[in-house]
Amino acid sequence: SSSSSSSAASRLSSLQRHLRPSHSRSNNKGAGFIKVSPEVSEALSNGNAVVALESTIISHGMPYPQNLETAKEVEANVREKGAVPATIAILDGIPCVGLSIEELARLANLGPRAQKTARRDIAHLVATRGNGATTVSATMFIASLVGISVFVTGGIGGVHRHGEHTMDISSDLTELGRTPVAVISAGVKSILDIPRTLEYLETQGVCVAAYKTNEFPAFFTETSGCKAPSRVDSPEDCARLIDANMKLKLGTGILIAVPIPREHSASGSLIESAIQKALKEARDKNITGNAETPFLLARVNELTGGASLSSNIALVKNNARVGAEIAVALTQLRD
Ligand code: PSU
Ligand code: MN
Repeated sequence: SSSSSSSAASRLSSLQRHLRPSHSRSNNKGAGFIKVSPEVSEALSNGNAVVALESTIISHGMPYPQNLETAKEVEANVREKGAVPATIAILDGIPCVGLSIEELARLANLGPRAQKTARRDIAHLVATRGNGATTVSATMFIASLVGISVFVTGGIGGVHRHGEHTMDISSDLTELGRTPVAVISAGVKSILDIPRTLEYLETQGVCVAAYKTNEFPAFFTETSGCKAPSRVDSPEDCARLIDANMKLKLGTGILIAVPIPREHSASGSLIESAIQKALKEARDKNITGNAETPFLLARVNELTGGASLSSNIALVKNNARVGAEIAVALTQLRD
């Protein structure tokens, strides 16, 4: 296997050797601090394609049972394209990379009772042995620890509307500025301030590339009115970009924005009026901080009568296929 895959493997085994929390030493001898599923561990050791998946989308992003159904289908989409899915979550205080069907079901059933876990929350979840569903920032961090360089999600967090006053800027953006993982998403939802999100990503030094388009997509719709800073046209283009970022040791992440497939794009005006209503409700109810995004996602879904949910599911599955193709192209580049 190539040098990059063996470095992922050695990173993994040194982590498992050195990072054992004190509670696992006393009552759970031998358990690594991070639990990597056998399948993911083997793929990483052999330099095979692995795609990380987040879990807040399961717990807080979609209602039960569509969340479980979607989580399983997304994993199947990754496999169809020849990569191994690695859904990441914190279960009983253990960061887990690659979940069993039972673990996926547990998380989906917990729903919002699992703690939404961004980077700032990871240490507390581990210390208190809690159950956490990882957001983009926490998932990137854990993926990078074990040497996974491609991560698929639906949409990332960003600068909230009025963020210039509230300073509510998702830690997803700062994580992209400090962790070398490529995130495949459908862009940024218009519940957020898209132009300021792109400004902030520029400040953080994040390479943002739109897939087969010049426009930065807006999750439910193919266009946002914002031009993407760069463009990629194939999985191989993306693999070369990830490889260059790695060789340069830039240390920053990459955001690859894949527009929702046209046949699934929701009516922009339908979604926009639901978003306006949901934003007003959030302000009236004084919903702020990390509760704001889950509230808006759920309200937009209710207000559009499920239209936004089916678009959401379709685009995540599309991202999973593209992300897996990118992960496979990356292993071919390194062979
Ligand atoms: N946007 C979506 N669906 C999601 C999220 C965002 O369309 O599920 C989740 C992701 O886990 C993302 C998080 O990382 O919300 C961002 O939360 P916040 O805005 O609180 O940083
Ligand atoms: Mn926030």
